[in-house]
Amino acid sequence: MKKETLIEQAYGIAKERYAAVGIDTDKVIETLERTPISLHCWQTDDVLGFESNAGLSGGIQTTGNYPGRARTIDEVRGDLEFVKSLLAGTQRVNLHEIYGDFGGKFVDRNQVGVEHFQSWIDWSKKVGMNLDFNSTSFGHPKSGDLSLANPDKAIRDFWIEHTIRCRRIADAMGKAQGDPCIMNIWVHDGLKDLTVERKRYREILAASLDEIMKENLPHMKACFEAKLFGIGLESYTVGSHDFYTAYCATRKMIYTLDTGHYEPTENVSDFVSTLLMYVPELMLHVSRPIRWDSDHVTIMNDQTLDLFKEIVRADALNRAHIGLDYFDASINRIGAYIIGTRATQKCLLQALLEPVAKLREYEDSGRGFQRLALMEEAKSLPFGAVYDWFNLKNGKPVGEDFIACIEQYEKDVTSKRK
Ligand code: RNT
Ligand code: ZN
Repeated sequence: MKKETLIEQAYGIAKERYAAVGIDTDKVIETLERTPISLHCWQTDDVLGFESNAGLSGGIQTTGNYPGRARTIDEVRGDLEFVKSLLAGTQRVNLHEIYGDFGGKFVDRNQVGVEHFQSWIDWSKKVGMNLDFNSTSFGHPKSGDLSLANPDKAIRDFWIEHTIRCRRIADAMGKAQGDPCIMNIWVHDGLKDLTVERKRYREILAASLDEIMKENLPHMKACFEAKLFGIGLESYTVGSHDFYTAYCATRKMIYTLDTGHYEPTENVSDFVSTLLMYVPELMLHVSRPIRWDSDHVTIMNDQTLDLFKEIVRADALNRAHIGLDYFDASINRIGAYIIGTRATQKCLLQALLEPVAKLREYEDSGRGFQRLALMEEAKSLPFGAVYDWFNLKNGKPVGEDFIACIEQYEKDVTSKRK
């Protein structure tokens, strides 16, 4: 039998199985199709960008030297267009400030403006992917250990100016695309060893952020990313989870949950329900930590599944922005995008296919055995048949078929980058 026919038939059967537990799979597929996933541009080139050759700093690291890294704006764009061509659903592109179109000139972080992102705005329109944005605190001579939390006013003001300018760029992007641009603010600020002035740096960071957020910019939304530690900054992180939880709760700002930023035995999904009570929206950086914040390629694992289940069970998908955040330089970088995006889609799909109404009913009536039994059974309902249909119906590769597409692109494009 033809593969297409098999997939269509399997979907028909899956649809009935899910209908029996009260789930309309066609509706779920519609939700999956319109929920955007923001592709982090930095997987194309190992987080280097186009500002200078300063390299990566700020406690994050890529490992590996697989050939084919994107070296120019055109290569980054070409790679992202190819990635999009293999994916069903809606994608956005998440840019860092260091990916500006600087025209071969050095543009310092406190001089960056909308003009350096005009060609990105034009491109994003052309390819149909809205933009998100990030200020960049790392990889600069003034990065040091402390940027926005630096007691040295000159350095702090430099980073405040940078971040204010980034907010204006994000606002211009949001205005051009008629949809808010989500700007993530993550600063690496922290110290390697035992720190005495912990409270003082946190006060400085809060004051800097307040200053940055003064301007009313209606087309962008800022979000704040907390973290546990960075390499070389192991003892103290200014923007810790408790810091940003309190900051976002008191300022009604968006909180960024990066799945790599927790203790290895913690599960990021545990934080979702509380945050949803006190902050307006969440930004998700979907990643995969291995023993540390290693930024391995996202896969379909319990952590990612739990994260999306928590959001869907809380009926908060419309309050969550989904983005990827990992950087693996040891394997085909384009393949890494497809694996991570597909894994994220599969986790979201399974969360949407969960018979939540029935589970709620069991829980409300104290039927614990029934709740656990249905949760377990739901895990092995044929979600794969739904995912295959989602791809086939959108004219995208089904199952492992994308491997050959990526091998072809490698042969034609990325392997020629020396
Ligand atoms: C670092 C944060 C941050 C970065 C990107 C490049 O720990 O996760 O989101 O990965 O800004
Ligand atoms: Zn992140």
